Amino acid sequence: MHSFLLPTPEVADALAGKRPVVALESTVISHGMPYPRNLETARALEAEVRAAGAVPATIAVLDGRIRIGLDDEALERLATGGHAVRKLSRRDLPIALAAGALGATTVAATMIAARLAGIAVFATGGIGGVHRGAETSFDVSADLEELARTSVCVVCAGAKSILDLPKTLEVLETRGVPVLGFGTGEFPAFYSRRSGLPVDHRCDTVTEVADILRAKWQLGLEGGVLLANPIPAGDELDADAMETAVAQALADAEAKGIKGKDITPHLLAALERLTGGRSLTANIALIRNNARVAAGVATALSTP
Ligand code: PSU
Ligand code: MN
Repeated sequence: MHSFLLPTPEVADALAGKRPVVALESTVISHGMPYPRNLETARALEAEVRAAGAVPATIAVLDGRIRIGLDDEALERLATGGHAVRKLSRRDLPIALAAGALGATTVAATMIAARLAGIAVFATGGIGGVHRGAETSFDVSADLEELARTSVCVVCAGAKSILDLPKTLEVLETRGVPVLGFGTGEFPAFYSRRSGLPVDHRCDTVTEVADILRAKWQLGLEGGVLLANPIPAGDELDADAMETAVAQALADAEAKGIKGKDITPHLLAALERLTGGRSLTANIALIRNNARVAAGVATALSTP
C-alpha cells in the first residue's frame, strides 16, 4: 500500500483476503448535505454495504494521509467541519496532502484513492458532468476525465439535471467510458428514473456487470465504467417541478457570480431549499440504493 494511504485494519484485511470492498466518497457528506443528515447518511451507507456482505471504505484526506475507511470520529469531523473542509478533486489532492489539510474527496479523487488501494467498485449519488452553458464557461467536471483514465466501476443514479445530460454522455462516449443501465435502458436523471437518453447497455444482474468489468480490464482498456442505477420508483420526484427548481437554482447562482468548484455545492443547497427538503430525502434514498448495488457488484467481481 502506498505510504500516503492509510486503510483501517478492517479494510486492509478484506483487501488482503480478496473479499469485496466498496469505496464511498466524502464530498457528499461535507458539501452535499447539511448536518446532521449528512452524518446519519454516511453511517447508513456503511451499514447498507455491510448488510449486503461487503466492507465499506469511506475515503477522505486527514492529517496528511488518504484515509481508506473512516472511524466515527473522522466521519464526525467531516460532517461538522463546514467550510473548513476542503473539496478535493484530482488537482487538489497533492496540495491538501502536503498541507495536512482536512479534505473531502469528490468522485474523481475517490476514484484515484480507490484505485491506489486496490478497490474496484465505488458508490456515489450523482457524478459531476458537463454543466449547462459549458460552451462558454468550459465547466466540465474532472469526474469525467477521471472516469476516462482510472479503472474503477462507479455506481451512481445518473447525473443531476443541473448538468447538460446529452453533453455529459457525449463526453463519456468520446473518452471511451462504457455507460451501463442497471435494470434500465435509459440513463437516469438522479431525481427521476428517466431522461429519455439511452445507455450503452442494459444489465439486469450484477454478474453481467462484473463480466463487462473483467472484459474491459483484462483487455488492458484502462479507465472506469459508469453503472447508472435509477432512484427507487417510490422515491422519485416530479420531473417538471424539479426542472423549475433547477432553473431557479441556476439563476440564483448566476446572480451571485458563483463559479468553479463552488457551483455544484451551491446548486445542491439551493435545490434543497427550493424543494422544502424533498431533494435531500430523495438523494439519501438513491445513494443508499447505490451502496447496495455496489456491494453486489463487488461481491460478483470477487467471485471467480
Ligand atoms: N453531484 C451530486 N451530489 C454531489 C456531487 C455531485 O448530485 O455531492 C459532488 C460529488 O463529489 C462530485 C462533485 O464528484 O460534486 C463534482 O463537483 P464538480 O462539479 O465541481 O466537479
Ligand atoms: Mn466544475
